[in-house]
Amino acid sequence: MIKLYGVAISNYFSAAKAAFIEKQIPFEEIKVFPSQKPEVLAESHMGKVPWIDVDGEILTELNVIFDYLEDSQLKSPMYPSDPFERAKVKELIRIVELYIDAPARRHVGTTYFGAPLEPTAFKEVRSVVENGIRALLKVAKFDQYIAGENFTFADIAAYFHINFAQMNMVKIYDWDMISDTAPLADYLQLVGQRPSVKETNRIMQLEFSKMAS
Ligand SMILES: N[C@@H](CCC(=O)N[C@@H](CS)C(=O)NCC(=O)O)C(=O)O
Repeated sequence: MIKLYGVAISNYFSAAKAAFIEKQIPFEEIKVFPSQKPEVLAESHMGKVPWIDVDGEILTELNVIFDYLEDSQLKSPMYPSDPFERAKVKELIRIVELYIDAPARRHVGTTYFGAPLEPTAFKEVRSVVENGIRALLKVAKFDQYIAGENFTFADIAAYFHINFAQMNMVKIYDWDMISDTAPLADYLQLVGQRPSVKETNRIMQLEFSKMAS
């Protein structure tokens, strides 16, 4: 059985987990924190989570894991079959990863682990995230789901990455970017009802509350 490594408080790990559930691919979850320790680097090339172990072979990077799950299980497709529509789904995933999650992530030391606020990051991050949101709105269809009528991997990535960015924006800038950006609130509410996402998010929130107490 495929082993999925990481921690529930990670939006990347939780997105991978929801993808396994959605594709109905059995997996064993193994709790490990990202780190630069040799034992982690021996498996996860960059020391990040998630990674998967398929019969002793390692795969890292969420979007690579999405592709692997899709190609190894044709049931319950999570990408459109049309090449252009499929590329649009991947474009949306890149936008939420590179231009919303990545800049917001510069504050994670402060928001998750109580590190002092970094003044350069404070000055730079919000406008980069605003630009990412602008790009997302330009590409997204919100025709029920982000890439159209069908639920895709882009919905999973958008749900976990936008909520992660939101948590950072609220804590650092007191900016409720989701409420400020129609139709994000309604869209995320809809995706959050999807059983794979709902269950994964429930565990994630449970882990957050344990961390806070
Ligand atoms: N590009 C990676 C990003 C994964 C990532 O940033 N994971 C975070 C947890 S949400 C992590 O491991 N952070 C620790 C680090 O960056 O060293 C992917 O697509 O899987």
